[in-house]
Amino acid sequence: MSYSKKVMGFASRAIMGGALLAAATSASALDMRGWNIHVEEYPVSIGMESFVAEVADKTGGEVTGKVYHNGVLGSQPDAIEQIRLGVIDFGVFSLGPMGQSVPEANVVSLPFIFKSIPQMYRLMDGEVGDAIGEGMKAKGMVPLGWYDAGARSFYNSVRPINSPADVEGLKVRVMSNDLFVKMVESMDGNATPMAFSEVYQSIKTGVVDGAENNPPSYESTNHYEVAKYYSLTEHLIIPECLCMSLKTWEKLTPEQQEIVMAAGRASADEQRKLWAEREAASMETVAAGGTEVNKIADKAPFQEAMAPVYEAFLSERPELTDLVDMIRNAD
Ligand code: BDP
Repeated sequence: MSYSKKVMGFASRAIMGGALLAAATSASALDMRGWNIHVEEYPVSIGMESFVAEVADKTGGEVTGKVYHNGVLGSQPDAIEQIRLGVIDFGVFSLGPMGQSVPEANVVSLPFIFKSIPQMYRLMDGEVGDAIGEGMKAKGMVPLGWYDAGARSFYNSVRPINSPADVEGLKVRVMSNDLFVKMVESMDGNATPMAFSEVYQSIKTGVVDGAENNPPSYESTNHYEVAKYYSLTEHLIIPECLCMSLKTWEKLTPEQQEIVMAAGRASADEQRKLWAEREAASMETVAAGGTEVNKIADKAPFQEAMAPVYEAFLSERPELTDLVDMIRNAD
């Protein structure tokens, strides 16, 4: 055997040995990176921290993780792509922006589709959540639990909104999803999709007049300081998903997958309780900060005005009619 062959033989054995070692290490120890858009004391953030702690505990330290709060790992649409690629291991995502990659997720971004939060829980923990979860899996994400994000309402710096006509001409920031652009346009408002982190400055400088969100986000981002009219339209009930990259999931043993799944569900139970408390606290904070809150006695005019969003969606995605009807026709 020539000298060079001998050297190559040795080198390839060494590389193979290294690869085996690496494979053995990654099967037994995994350190995950978690994406989170919210501040540390937010219900979503606390839920994610509990999830990571329980997984580390139950796997005896074999699967650990760190949650990166405040969106430091990037904007939500980018993070969804990174989860799919396995660059980020887990995160909590609103099904709003998720709808751009997972068509099934869009059904919960239709205005007024859920009748109440308890109904949303029931349907998400059943067939509707399963159908959306299947859609997510097909796109490389494994749902571990559905978190609560309450109901979203409009706020702005110009005037209270009591009827759809009050939205006319307002520049409203929306999450990145064509459905939300249509939703605002259905009331003759001007919709601007924009990253969550840019909204405060944009309202302050008048780039937009306002946005729409649930009370905890309106409060935790300080948007209430720059947009003091908060009108309780409650037009969108969009749940959120604690989910894991399918690539990361596949690195886990079946026992670890079971632990991760159970920890995800348990964290969702905790998050839902914290959510209700935070919502009440946020409403108090914004009221004390000078927000003018107005309730909408009759939401029917908003529902009627936003009906074209359904028509546009279902004509583009007729195959999702059954899923939409499953929610619309539920008690
Ligand atoms: C919050 C959601 C967050 C979204 C944000 C937004 O929890 O995931 O990024 O709204 O409006 O309620 O962008």
